[in-house]
Amino acid sequence: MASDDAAHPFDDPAADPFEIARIAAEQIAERTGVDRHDIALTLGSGWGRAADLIGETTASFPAAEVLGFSRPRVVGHVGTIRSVLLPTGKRALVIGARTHYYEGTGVRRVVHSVRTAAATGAKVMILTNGAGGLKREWAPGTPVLISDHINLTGASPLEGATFVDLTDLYARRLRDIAREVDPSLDEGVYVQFHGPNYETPAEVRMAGVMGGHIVGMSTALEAIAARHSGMEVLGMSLITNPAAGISPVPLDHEEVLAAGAAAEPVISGLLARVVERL
Ligand code: 8IG
Repeated sequence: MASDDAAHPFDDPAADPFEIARIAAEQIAERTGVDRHDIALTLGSGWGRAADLIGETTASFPAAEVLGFSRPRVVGHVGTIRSVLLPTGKRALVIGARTHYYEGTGVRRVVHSVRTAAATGAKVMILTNGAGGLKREWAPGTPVLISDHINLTGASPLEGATFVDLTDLYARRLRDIAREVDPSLDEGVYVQFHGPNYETPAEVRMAGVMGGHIVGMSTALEAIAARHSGMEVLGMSLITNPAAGISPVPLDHEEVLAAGAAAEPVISGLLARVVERL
């Protein structure tokens, strides 16, 4: 059993992260009674209710009970792993626990859930998050597809001479499926900042000049690890706020929270209908 207090498997730099993920996947198979999962989802802020809509939860347990996972540090982030039986008969692994790079515990821990998902057999990784938007037409509560990313963390989950191609990282095939469900879905380039502070307006302008449309603190590192592990990636952001400096009026936090809450059933339904088609 992993815990925050005991020695963590990633504290040993000589430990093999893929071996830790393999053991974690075995533990998940035991806990869920499901040998192989087909699809994995990481549910970020705003996306939590999707797990209830995509199918029947057949097992649910704290992620911290699986090797290498940590308790969530952020209030409002759920730390549960669920196995969900989809109407199609496929099995989805729903990971409600995300370790952020800004927590400072290293990139191996950030991507452990993705590597574990791959080790359970998942071929599709759905990464969701809450994020800031650069396009003025994106009202708080707008879901958008991630078409590509710019990784500004300075880190990579890959170690050594691991030269992985990231063309079509956020698979066009999966974005097309999402747009079959909702043709109005817009897409944009996600810029992962280190965080935990939000950007300055100048940094948001920089992100725009670079070709970015969405700013956040997750997802890019996870997507790289997912591709390296051979999974197809679908990325979706819930735009909960205009990025700093985009809106002339300062954000009302209550309004942002309300927009996010109002969007939750909509985006959860959207995700459920996308997952059905995979
Ligand atoms: I919710 O404006 C959410 N997460 N980096 N910037 C960054 N992360 C975010 C933002 C934002 N909003």
